[in-house]
Amino acid sequence: RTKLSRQTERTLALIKPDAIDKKGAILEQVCRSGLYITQLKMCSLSRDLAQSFYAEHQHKPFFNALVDFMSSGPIVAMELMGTNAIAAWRDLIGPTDSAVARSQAATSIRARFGQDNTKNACHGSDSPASAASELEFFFPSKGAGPGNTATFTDGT
Ligand code: RTP
Ligand code: MG
Repeated sequence: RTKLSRQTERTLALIKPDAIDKKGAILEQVCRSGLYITQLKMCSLSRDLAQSFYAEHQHKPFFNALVDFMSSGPIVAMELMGTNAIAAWRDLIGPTDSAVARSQAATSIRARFGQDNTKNACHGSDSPASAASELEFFFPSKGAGPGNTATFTDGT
């Protein structure tokens, strides 16, 4: 990559309910990738919260199944930080459909831990704008306690 396309970014990553028992292996793969885990929490989404998180898909035929799935059990939410973190994390998780991931990206997280097109182990923000709003959704910047002050030598 040219210097111009290198960008330190933050992205929102989720370990979805189907993969919660695989979180150790997934976190190991995150750490090996060189991305930094700068915030992390385990939580659960109500149906209402799952609906608002995935509101962009509200008119898709799979929306109800997606909301049921995402509110079916605990998840792990992470802020990941690193060079081109948004694309790097999506590369690491692989194609949406776990079966496609197994045929096209055998070492990806969805290939290793996903089940199908819906139960696919992980989520990753798809743009700087969605990363910003999804990080605010899981890690609101206003609130009690220490804020996220993780910084790197380049000031990001
Ligand atoms: P994500 O948002 O979770 O990172 O996944 P993605 O960008 O790869 O895929 P997207 O199109 O945004 O879809 C969001 C999630 O909806 C479920 N899904 N089910 N045809 C189906 O049954 C179907 N298509 C999508 C998946 O859980 C997908 O990750
Ligand atoms: Mg998406």
